[in-house]
Amino acid sequence: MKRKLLGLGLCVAMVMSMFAGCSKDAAETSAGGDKLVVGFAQIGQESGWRDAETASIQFYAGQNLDTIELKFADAQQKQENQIKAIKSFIEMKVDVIGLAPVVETGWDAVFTEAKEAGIPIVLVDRMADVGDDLYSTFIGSDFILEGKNAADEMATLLGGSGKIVELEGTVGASAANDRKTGFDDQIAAQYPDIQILESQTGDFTRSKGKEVMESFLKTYGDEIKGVYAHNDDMMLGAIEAIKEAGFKPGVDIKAVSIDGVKGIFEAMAAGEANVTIECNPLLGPQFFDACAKLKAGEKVDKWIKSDEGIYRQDTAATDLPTRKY
Ligand code: GYE
Repeated sequence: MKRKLLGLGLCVAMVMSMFAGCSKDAAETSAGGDKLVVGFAQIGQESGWRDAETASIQFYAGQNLDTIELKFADAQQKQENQIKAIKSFIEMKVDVIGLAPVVETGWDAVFTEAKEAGIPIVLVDRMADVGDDLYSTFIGSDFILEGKNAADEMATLLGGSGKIVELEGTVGASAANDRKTGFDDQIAAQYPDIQILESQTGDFTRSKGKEVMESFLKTYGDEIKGVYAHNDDMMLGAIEAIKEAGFKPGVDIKAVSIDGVKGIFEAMAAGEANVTIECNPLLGPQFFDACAKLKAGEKVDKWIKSDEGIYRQDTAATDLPTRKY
């Protein structure tokens, strides 16, 4: 049932996009100006982080209706839906296409179509494994560095030794691939007494994070001294599993994750999580700024990097009211 509704949601989103597309010329003439028409192919709604990013993009467009026309498609975590959305944006002759690629590979053909149509592609928050000539810029974080920072934090919490488990993001996503590489490489290089017992995907969702943590706890029980999750939502699920198994999250099992959503600050303030490595989802302003420059034929940096911090349990209660997502 839920599936069907979600499917319907996508169709509605796509149909709305088409209508918006048909009205492009009318919008231009009636506004008497040259609106920036942008198509954005979002991944889905898998995490609080994703919702915050979507809100940032939609809010910015909503605040600038006189200059921006946004066509938004939600792909429900499926690459094929993102490809369909991009193709429809090309047909609508949008000025710029924004994409948060659910996985890294498999984009060459459709990006080439956009290039041939003269439409620049802006990659938002996740990378795609394509040649430099197929996209204009990547706006997002250094995931390798996030993973490396997470490893250092885990090592400090464990005093340099202990057994841990890892909850990976969506299989094939750049955010998952690189957060794993950054973390695992740093552990292997710097902390020989920390052992990763097992690493499995929790698909960036709270429910999967919980499910996978339950199975880790069944297999390894009190051997587990720490959990590293590629995002906070999976950690929030893991915390539930840890409590249900009779352990104290943040104490018996140290918890380090990535994103910086409000929920993890609440968990840290309650002593149930230890560290979050921030990853900024509020990319709307930077995204539209890059789109406007590209439309005007101006150059933009190939990588527009986000400015981010590391947040720990001791300041979580005071940090919480300042958090924007
Ligand atoms: O960390 C995670 C989300 O691509 C950086 O995707 C993003 C990641 C984010 O679902 O929560």
